[in-house]
Amino acid sequence: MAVDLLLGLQWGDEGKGKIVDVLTKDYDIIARFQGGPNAGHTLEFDGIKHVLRTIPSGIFHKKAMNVIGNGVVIDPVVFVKELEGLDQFNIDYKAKLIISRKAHLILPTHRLLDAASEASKGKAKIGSTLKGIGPTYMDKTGRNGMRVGDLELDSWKEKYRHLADKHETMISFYNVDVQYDLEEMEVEFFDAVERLKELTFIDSEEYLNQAIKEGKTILAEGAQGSLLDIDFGTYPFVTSSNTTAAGACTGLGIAPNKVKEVYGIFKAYTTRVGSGPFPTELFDEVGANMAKVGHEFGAVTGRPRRCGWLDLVALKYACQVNGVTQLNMMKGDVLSGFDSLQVCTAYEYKGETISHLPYNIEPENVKPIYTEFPCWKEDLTKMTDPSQFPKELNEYIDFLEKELEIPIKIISVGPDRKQTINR
Ligand code: 2SA
Ligand code: MG
Repeated sequence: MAVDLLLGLQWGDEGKGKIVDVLTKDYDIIARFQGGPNAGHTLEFDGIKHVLRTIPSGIFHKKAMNVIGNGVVIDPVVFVKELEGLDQFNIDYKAKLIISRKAHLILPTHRLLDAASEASKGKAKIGSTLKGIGPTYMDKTGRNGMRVGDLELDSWKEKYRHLADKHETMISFYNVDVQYDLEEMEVEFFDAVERLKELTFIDSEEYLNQAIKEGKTILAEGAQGSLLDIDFGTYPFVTSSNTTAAGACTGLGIAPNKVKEVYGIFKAYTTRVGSGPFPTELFDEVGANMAKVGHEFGAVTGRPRRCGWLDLVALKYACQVNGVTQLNMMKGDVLSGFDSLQVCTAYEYKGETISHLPYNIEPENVKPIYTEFPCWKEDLTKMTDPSQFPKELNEYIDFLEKELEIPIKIISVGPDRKQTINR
C-alpha cells in the first residue's frame, strides 16, 4: 500500500500546503484530487511565501512528480498565471507536472454563472470565491462538461461554443446585473488553453495505479476542508466537491484498500471564510486578536476569515468521516499569551446535551458547551523540540489526543518549513 492522504479537517486554511511541502521529501508523487483555483495553499521557505491554487504543493521539490487528478477542475487562465509565477524559481514544470485528461475545465462563462448565482441569492449567498467551481461541477454531474482530454480533439472549439452559448442564456435567466465582455475573456481563455496544451495530459488513474504497482509512494493533497464537503459539510454553505477521504479515491481512481495513512490537519482554533454556520465563532476582541496574530485573510480573495475556538464536536466528526490515522496541529503559536482557552466539547441542541454533529448547526439550534484551559505564555515560534513545550501546551495536546483517540504527530509553530516539530 502506498497512498497516504492529507486532509483539512475544518473549513479550509488549516495549513495543508505547508505540511505537504514538509512531507514531500518522503513521496514520489503528490496528487491533487478535488477543488480547483478556489484553493489557496500557502508555502513558506527561504524567506519567500508562495500561494498555489491548482498546482500540487510538491512542485518546489526537486524529485516529486505532481499530478492534477480527474477530480480537479482547472481554469486555464488562472493555471497559466500560476505557471508564470513559478518561472522566476526555475522550476521545470513541463517535466514535473502532469494533468488528467478527465479533469474538467472551468470556462469563462462558468465564472460568470457563479457570479450570477451568488448575486441572485442576495443575503443567502454562499460566499463563493467566484472562481466558477460550482457551475463547473454542475456541468460535470449534469454530463455537459468539457474535459482536458477534449482539447486534444480538433473539434474542441465547437464543443466550447455550444456550451458557452448555453451558459449565456442561463446567465440571462438569473435576471441580475452581471457585467462582462465575453469576447475579451475568450481571447485570454484561448491563449491560456494553448499554453496548457504544452503540458502533458495523461490517463492519471492508469499512471497512479502503475506507480503503486512499482512500489512508488503517493501523497494525495486535499483542498478546502471536511466541513466544506458537498455531502458532509454545512450544506448549502459548502464547496461543490468531496473534500473528505472518499474524494481522493474518486478524484484519482485509487481504490480504498490502497490508502494507508490519513493525515488530518487542524488549527488549534477555528476559522471560516464565506457564509454559513460556525458555532464557536467569536465576535469579540479575542476573535479579532486571533485574526490579527494569525494573519487570517483568504489566500485567494484576501477576505478576512471569521475566527473562533476549537470545536471538538466538529473535529471528531471530521476524523470519523475521514478515518484519520494521525493528526497535525497548526498555529498553536498564535494563541500564546491568551488569557485562557476554550474548547467546545459538546453542543446544547433542542434542550439536550449532544456530542455529535447534528443535521443543522445554525446558531438558533446549537449552543456550544466549553471546557476551559489555561493558556501558554511562551513564544513557540523558535521551539524545535517537544521537550521545550510549556506545560499548558502539553495539557492542551494531551486532552485533544485523549478526546479524539488519535495521536497528534506534528505541531507547527509558524509558517516556515523549519517551524515544524515532530512528536
Ligand atoms: P467555492 O469557491 O464556490 O468553492 O466556495 C464555496 C464555499 O467554500 C469556501 N471555500 C474556501 N474556504 C476556505 N479557503 C478556501 N480557499 C481560499 C484560501 C479562500 C480565499 O485558501 O484562503 O482566499 O478566500 C476556500 N475555497 C472555497 C468558500 O468560502 C465558500 O464558503
Ligand atoms: Mg487556503
